[in-house]
Amino acid sequence: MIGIIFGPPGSGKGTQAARLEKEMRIHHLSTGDILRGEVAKGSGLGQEVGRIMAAGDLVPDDLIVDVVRARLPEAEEGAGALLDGFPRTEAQARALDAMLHDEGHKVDFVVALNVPEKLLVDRLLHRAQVEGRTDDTRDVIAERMREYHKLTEAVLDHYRKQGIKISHVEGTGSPDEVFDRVHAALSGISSR
Ligand code: B4P
Repeated sequence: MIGIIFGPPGSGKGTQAARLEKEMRIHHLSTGDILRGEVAKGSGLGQEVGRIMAAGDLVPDDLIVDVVRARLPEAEEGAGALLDGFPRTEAQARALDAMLHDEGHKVDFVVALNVPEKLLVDRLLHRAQVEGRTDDTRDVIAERMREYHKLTEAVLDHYRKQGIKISHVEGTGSPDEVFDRVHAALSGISSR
């Protein structure tokens, strides 16, 4: 099973994916977490992407595709993988299709979280106070939202054109309330 949790910055992708990982025993693969880990280690990749992430821009497709290609086989073992933060561009979506096709797999479901932009900004500014992430400042959040609208939203069309069911889930309310909706949406998919 290969799933994608999709949504704008601050929509709760990482929050919900961590819960789904426990519930479905599916492996949570977060490209944001991987990249932050590389930055923290000061690896070559981390040095290359640190400034890009801090500015709120997307890292180049070829770099992130290589990261996912290296981790996907391990993540797919067991019940499967839940991708969080990837794909974020059409080129990444096409690269993922090719990777999965080579293994006889495909994307099974997409859950898209919908949250009004004002609430997204409030959540990220709150996270800045709690976690101090360098990309959670007002200016950088605005840039991340621009990148999302310019490059990432189109990923949904990519899957829609392939006939893959996209479950739109209201991402407002508490994490528990959102999780109940995500869970209900996925039960619908597995019983189809
Ligand atoms: P990500 O780590 O994916 O950052 P994000 O979009 O903010 O999502 P995240 O999962 O962290 O936040 P969530 O919505 O769960 O990416 C960071 C950067 O890495 C990108 O800007 C880019 O530079 C780079 N990158 C990553 N993947 C890439 C790719 N494929 N291609 C190119 N570049 C890539 O949660 C946000 C906050 O809201 C949290 O504090 C959470 O506690 C809170 N929250 C969640 N649900 C809530 C709820 N229901 N109510 C209240 N608060 C809630």
